[in-house]
Amino acid sequence: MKIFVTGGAGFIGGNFVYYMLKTHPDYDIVCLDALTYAGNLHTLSGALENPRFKFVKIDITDRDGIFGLFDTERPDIVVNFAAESHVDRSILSPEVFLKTNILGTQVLMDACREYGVKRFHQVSTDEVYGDLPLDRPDLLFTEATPIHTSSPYSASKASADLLVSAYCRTYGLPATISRCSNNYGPYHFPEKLIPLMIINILNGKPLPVYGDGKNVRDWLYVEDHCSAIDLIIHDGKVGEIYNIGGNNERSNLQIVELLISTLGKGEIKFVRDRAGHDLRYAIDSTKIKTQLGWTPRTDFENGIKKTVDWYLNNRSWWENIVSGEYINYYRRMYEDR
Ligand code: NAD
Ligand code: TDX
Repeated sequence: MKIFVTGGAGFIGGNFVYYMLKTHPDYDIVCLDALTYAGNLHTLSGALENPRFKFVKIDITDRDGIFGLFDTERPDIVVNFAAESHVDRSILSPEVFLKTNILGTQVLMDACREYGVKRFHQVSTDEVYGDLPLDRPDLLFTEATPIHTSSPYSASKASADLLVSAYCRTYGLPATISRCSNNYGPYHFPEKLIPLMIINILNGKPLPVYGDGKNVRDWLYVEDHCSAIDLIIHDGKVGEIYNIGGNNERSNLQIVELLISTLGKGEIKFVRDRAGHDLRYAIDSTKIKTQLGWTPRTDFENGIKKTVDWYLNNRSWWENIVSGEYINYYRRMYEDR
């Protein structure tokens, strides 16, 4: 079995590469990644020596290059993680989100059709459902919740989902979609809430909480997301959408306070809110639990401890990032906030 993992030099894709190499000792994994600002070959250093792993630097919007690679490698399954993934960046510059997240997905699906790939899996997000009110804890997103997006990022992901469903119905593409809540864990790029706060605490910088910090996210340890995708690509039904969530809602303020208490220091600074900021995400994962037998294994306190330890023990991974081009992004995003 040969699996193409696009976006495998990023956070979740990188964790998925390690998960699959460990869980399926007879599979070959080929990672396709353009190495944008978010892609990092250091993330894959533990896989690059493995004879069952291959890395190819390629942009998923490069139609000729992608078709050529499918022609030589002939994958059985394609799992598409490659995306522009940061909401704040999508507010600054939406265009690349539309190009990669929508057109890139289309190129991959066209190649899957041409080369008879047995399964195309689209890694999507709970953000396609928009947000829920803070005062209705009884409401959760199900797979039947209508798409209702807020940011250019979520609009681009929702557009890709619609295109996947259309390819499935019109061309019979054997595709599945998963929509996951917020992940956390090793190799998470420092622009995102949890790693940003850990690194700012370690560097003695203020902790920028948007608005009043009451917005709620549902957090899932990244390895539990990987196990869910592994189940879906093997046992999931073609044409189906599966929600994946941690059942673990926390306000941003609770997250930051937990990190302060875990690391023993840190000073919160309330800053200007994100435009269009979604209030609350909460996922109902009943379908994947009952139909595919998925269960998340890492509880939140343990997951946060493992994550903080990882950032403490892997300083060079994130120091390389925060000392490079990322400095300019950080200044632009936070200096006048
Ligand atoms: P990330 O930003 O850490 O990684 C994205 C990877 O995609 C990077 O390695 C980057 O180089 C690569 N990439 C970007 N554009 C590319 C292109 N045109 N061609 C080839 N490679 C390209 O993102 P992540 O957090 O790991 O998210 C992975 C996927 O999971 C995304 O599709 C995202 O929408 C989805 N998702 C993320 C979360 C989360 O909490 N992070 C939750 C639900 C769903
Ligand atoms: O400095 C910050 N301060 C802050 O208060 C940052 C970076 C974020 N926040 C808030 C905004 C959100 O309410 O924290 C929350 C989480 O923010 P992000 O880490 O940017 O994640 P989010 O916008 O929730 O989106 C994430 O989950 C869904 C991923 O980045 C997406 O790729 C995924 O689809």
